[in-house]
Amino acid sequence: MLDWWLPENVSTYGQEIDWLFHLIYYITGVTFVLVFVTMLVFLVMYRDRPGRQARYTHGNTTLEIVWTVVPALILVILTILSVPAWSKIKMTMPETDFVVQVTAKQFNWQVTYPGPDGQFGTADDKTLLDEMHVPVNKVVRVILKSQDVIHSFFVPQFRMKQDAVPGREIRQWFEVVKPGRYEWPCAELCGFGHSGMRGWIYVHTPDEYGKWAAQNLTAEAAPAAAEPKPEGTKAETTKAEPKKEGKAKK
Ligand SMILES: [Cu+2]
Repeated sequence: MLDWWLPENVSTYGQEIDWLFHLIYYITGVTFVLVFVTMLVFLVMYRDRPGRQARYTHGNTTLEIVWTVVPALILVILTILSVPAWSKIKMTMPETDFVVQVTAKQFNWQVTYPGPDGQFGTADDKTLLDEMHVPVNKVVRVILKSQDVIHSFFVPQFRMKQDAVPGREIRQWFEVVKPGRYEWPCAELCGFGHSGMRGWIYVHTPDEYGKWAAQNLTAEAAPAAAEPKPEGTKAETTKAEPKKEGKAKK
């Protein structure tokens, strides 16, 4: 019912987040209305009138127990209801061969691909600034790090939000079901340039992704520092390199 209000969900686990969000929204919404209506009614009922005396009251024990126990119960029930989503999204890591490393810093997202050897920390790693490219319908594992302060990886359409904490490597995952270009802001006030800290995540069809990866992640697409390999068709890929969207860093 509130779907018009949230950004479009394109994540495999978004439904579970949205359902909880709506439930909590309705509970707090109803509580808000009840509290405000009661307050307004009491404001009118007990307004000052000529000859009216203030009455001292010790309160009502039953009422106090009820309004303490009911919210406590609601919180416990909400906790229990969110266990399935929490364990699916945060406690389990689906199998995948697609891993990227994201290192946040003031004020950029540095996205590192392991390169053809599949290993991080080797010479063929590719690092892009403020952009990530992934295929659609594929589990993407993100190894999230921070170089300086706390940042927060947030993609509203993916229903994914996770802090990047200095000194820690946090593993997260997402799987997107719709190709597109999604805004990727930092959701943790991280300093003066925080408001400008954002990137884009490009979700491609498998074909498109394959093309992009061939142009940007292969050894031939290595940044200028790497030795050029002008041979046959590979030379074309090298030539095409400056046009690529990725601002490849060394
Ligand atoms: Cu930040």
